[in-house]
Amino acid sequence: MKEQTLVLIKPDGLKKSLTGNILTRLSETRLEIVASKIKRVSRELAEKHYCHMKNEPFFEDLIKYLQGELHDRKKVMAMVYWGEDAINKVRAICGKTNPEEAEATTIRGAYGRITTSGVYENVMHASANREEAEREIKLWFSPDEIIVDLFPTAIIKKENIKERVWV
Ligand code: 3AN
Repeated sequence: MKEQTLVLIKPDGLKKSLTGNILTRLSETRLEIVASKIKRVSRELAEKHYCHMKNEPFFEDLIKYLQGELHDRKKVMAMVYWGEDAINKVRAICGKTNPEEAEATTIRGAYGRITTSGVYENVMHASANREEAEREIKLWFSPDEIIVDLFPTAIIKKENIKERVWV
């Protein structure tokens, strides 16, 4: 059955110019990219993304890391991959959370590191399961930014909304 997963190329991945390498590795999955953008990460977005880690001693470092404070790259590349068994296929190429435990042939094993201050710099994020994927995709993307219908949507009318448009 087709499913979807969120992929983030984290600030260390961008700083190390790994975008092409990561996308090439992920193309081995033959999955389809159905959404993609470069995004500045607010503290609120980072905290929501890692809400399940908020009691961890390294939470503050994790937030700074995702926001790009540790790499002078205040952005991440966010994508939605879609297709058969997408979550497991992407996680398999991504590798284990701890880059020292990740197989050398995985993305995290090849490019990740643990800093001397203990931050896991593991260059990318991939959703762990379907519930996490749904929560994360809805957090990072609006329905119109994704080219397939993944989840139910509604049309709401907003009044007095200011919007920046091209002139
Ligand atoms: P994953 O990203 O593989 O799904 P999670 O959700 O357990 O793993 O962890 C979220 C992020 O928290 C990881 N990507 C990593 O950056 C960081 N992290 C997890 N465990 C540790 C740890 N023991 N020490 C430092 N950072 C960690």
